[in-house]
Amino acid sequence: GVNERTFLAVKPDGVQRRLVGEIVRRFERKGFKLVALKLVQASEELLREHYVELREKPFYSRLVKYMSSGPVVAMVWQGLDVVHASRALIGATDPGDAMPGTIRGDFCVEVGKNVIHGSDSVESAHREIALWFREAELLCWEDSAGHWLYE
Ligand code: YYY
Ligand code: MG
Repeated sequence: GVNERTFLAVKPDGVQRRLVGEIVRRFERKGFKLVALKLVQASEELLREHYVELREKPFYSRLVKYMSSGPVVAMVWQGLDVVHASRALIGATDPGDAMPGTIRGDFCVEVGKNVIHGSDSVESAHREIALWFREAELLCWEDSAGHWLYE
């Protein structure tokens, strides 16, 4: 529904490469509503929990190190089917497979430095939002553009 939320994060390489504005811009102009945003130096402990489903993968330790190597921009966005739509805007996990026009297709080349995270399901989004944000950090605000976006 229109109140669906997703968790997105510009990864350390995206912050270092000054891609924060470009990435935020793509979700804004699509019509999604920003509910929370913060610059975070995430701990390895937080990232091990964030990626807990991948703990058996050979790249898990490298992934946790990379994600804690510098600040990330953690965000919550809201809107119609925002989880699915965000994955489409982000593109395939491996930038080599990501279509031009997607964030990963346009801005990166390697799977280990793919500039952005997006939740893969509504359930993952709930879990990740609760992991990265306190309830008070999620703002409810009257979206004056909503009338022009939704029937
Ligand atoms: O959700 P998404 O980020 O597209 O991919 P996941 O399968 O959840 O993997 C999380 C993260 O792990 C991915 O963004 C890059 C990294 N990774 C990797 O370094 N090497 C792989 N072969 C697969 C994933
Ligand atoms: Mg994932």
